Amino acid sequence: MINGIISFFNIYQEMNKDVILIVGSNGQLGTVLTQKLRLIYGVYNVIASDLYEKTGFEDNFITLDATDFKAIEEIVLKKKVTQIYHLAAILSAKGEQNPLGTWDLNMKTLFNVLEVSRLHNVNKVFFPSSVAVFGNNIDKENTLQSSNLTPSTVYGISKAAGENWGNYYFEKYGLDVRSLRYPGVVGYQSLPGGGTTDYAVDIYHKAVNNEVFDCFLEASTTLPMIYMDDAIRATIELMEADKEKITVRTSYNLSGMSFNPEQIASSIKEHYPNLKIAYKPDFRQAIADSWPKCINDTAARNDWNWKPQFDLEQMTKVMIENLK
Ligand code: AKB
Repeated sequence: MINGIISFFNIYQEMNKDVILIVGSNGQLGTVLTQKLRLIYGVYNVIASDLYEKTGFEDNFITLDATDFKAIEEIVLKKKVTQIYHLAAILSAKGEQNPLGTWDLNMKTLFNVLEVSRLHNVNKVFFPSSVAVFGNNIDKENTLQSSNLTPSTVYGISKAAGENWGNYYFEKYGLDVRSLRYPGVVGYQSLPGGGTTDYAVDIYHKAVNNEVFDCFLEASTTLPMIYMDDAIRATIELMEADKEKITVRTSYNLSGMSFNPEQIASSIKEHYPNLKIAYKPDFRQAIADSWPKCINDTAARNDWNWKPQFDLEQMTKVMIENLK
C-alpha cells in the first residue's frame, strides 16, 4: 500500500516537474540563476552546463560546448528537457576584440538551442538580450521599448538579431521564447567577464580590499544597472508568467536603477571613506556613450507586474556586507 502511494507520488512528480537545462551556467548570471532555480525545481531537475566544470558546482553538471548541435540534442533527449535558459555569449567589450568570432559564437549557440527546442518539443526558451541593442540614435534618458535598434557593438548586433530570431520562432513555430534586455548586472556571488558595465562590480572588490580602483569609464558616464536579486527575480517572473500575458516576443526592456562611476563611488565611500579612484577611460568609453542612460520598462511592468526592489544605496549595503 505504502509502496503504491510512493510510486504514485513519483509518477505524479515526474509528470508535473519541468526539467531545465542551463546553457552557460558558469557565467555571472548563470551561477546565481542555477542556484535559484534549484531552490524552486530541485537540483535533479535543473541541469547546469558549460564548457568546463567549476569547483563547488559539480552537482548535476554536464560539460557542454553549445556550438555542438548534437551535444545539446543528446542532453535534451536523454534528460527529457522541457525548458532551456541559453546564457552563453561573448559580451560587449570582449566581443570587439574579435567581431566575427563573437558573431559566430553568439549566433551559432542560439540557433542550436532554438532548433533543438523546435525539433524536440522544448516548452520554453529563455534568451538574454541587453541594453546593448540600442545605439546612438535614441532618447538616452528614457529609452522606450520601441526605440530604434542600431547597436554599436557586435555583441549588440548579435543580441538584436537574436531577439528577432526568438520572435520568428514564436511566430512561425509557436516556440515559447521569452527574453529580457538586461542592464549591467551587479552582484557579489559571481564576476562578470568582458562587459562594459563590469566596472560596477569591480569597484566593490577594490573597495573592500582597500585597493585603488582604476575606472575605465569617465566619472559622469551614466548607465542603466540592476542588482543581481532583481535581475534573477525578473527572469523567473517572466518565465513563470502566463503565456497570454507576454505581449513582447522580441525582448522586454528591463530597468533597475541608473548611476555613474562618481555616484557609485560616493555610495561606497559611505562605508569606505578612503576609497581612491583613478579615471582612465579606454575603448569601452565609446561603447558606454552609445548606450541608454535610463530605460523605460513600462511594458514589463504592465504585462507581468515587474517592479525592481533595489536602489543604489541598498545595493551597496548588501554588496559590502557580503564581500567584506
Ligand atoms: C555588457 O556590459 O556587455 C553587459 C551588458 C550590458 O549586456 N553587461
